[in-house]
Amino acid sequence: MRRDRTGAERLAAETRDAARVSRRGFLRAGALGLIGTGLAAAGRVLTRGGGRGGVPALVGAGSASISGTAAAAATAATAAASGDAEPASRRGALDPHGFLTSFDTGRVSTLPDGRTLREYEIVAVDREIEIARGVYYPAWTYNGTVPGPTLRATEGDLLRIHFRNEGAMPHTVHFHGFHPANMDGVLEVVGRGKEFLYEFTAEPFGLHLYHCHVMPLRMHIERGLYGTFIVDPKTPRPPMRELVMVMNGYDTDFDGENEFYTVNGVANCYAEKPIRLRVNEPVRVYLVNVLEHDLVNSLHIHANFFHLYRTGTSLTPGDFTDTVMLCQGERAIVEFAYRHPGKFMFHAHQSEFAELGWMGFFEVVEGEA
Ligand SMILES: [Cu+2]
Repeated sequence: MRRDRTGAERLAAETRDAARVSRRGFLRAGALGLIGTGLAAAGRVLTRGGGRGGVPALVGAGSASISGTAAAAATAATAAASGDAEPASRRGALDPHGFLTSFDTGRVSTLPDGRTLREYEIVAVDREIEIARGVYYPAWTYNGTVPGPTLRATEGDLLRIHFRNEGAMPHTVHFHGFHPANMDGVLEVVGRGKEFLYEFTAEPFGLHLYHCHVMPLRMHIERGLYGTFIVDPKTPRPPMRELVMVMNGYDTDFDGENEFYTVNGVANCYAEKPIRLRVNEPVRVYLVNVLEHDLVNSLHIHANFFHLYRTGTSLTPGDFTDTVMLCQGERAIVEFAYRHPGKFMFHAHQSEFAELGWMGFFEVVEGEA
């Protein structure tokens, strides 16, 4: 979404665009549904990609590419620019379905004073990832995925995060939560091939995040260096089916606005393959917004309402609603259950985001999910 236009200018432009497309065209686009949104987004990459005088010079960066000849050419160009061939392991598909329920609870041991110690390994790696069908993006990642792994601990645990930077650019890991100044991941920049050990106590309980904090911050976050950090209360929340949803976007032609919007890294992934739930199954979603370039993001679920725990720092819900809006860096726990079987849509309630990939379905079934 453009920031440099006023609301009135934007409305005028949209009105002009709408006037060029017939009502039948709109209806047809709607009927095409999922495939339509994917193609429309891909089309935007192609048309916008050639529209500027060149991509900003970034180390190891090419613009995002479409599969087939264009993809091969773009990858070759990237490899040529960085002076080496792209290793096969540095290009690949994400697994947004597996990501939903993947929690890294670390390597656990007990300290002499009885506290739990959790140790995690995080490696910054540059990798081309498939962010929509056939669309590859030169990401900067934690452990090879966007978002990075979901780190999980219990309030009061001592955490040691072993960070190694194998990327081309300097990076850090900045955690939200309480910690000493020298563990903040801002001033202690970790160069290529270097390591850093972050050590702090997991507190307060709640839903937090981590991300790179090297300048220009916008670039380091937009490229994919972020993840979810869950601190469970000492008395656990009631057991439920738990899902992690990280809302992000991709500026595939590096012009300062997003071409794709996703939850968990891949546009339309839960529209193409819905998330299966059971009727009356209690569900807890850890929802994090890391979207760059746009001021807000949101989640709306259809035919249902959820209990909302902003930042997850209270065990008492603050709202009962069907839509939550989050600024960049904000997060919320939402809890709900579906009364009726069937397919129910969930999406950003910014229509543009939904049309550009941030839309999915819950498929609610009787009996076993
Ligand atoms: Cu960085």
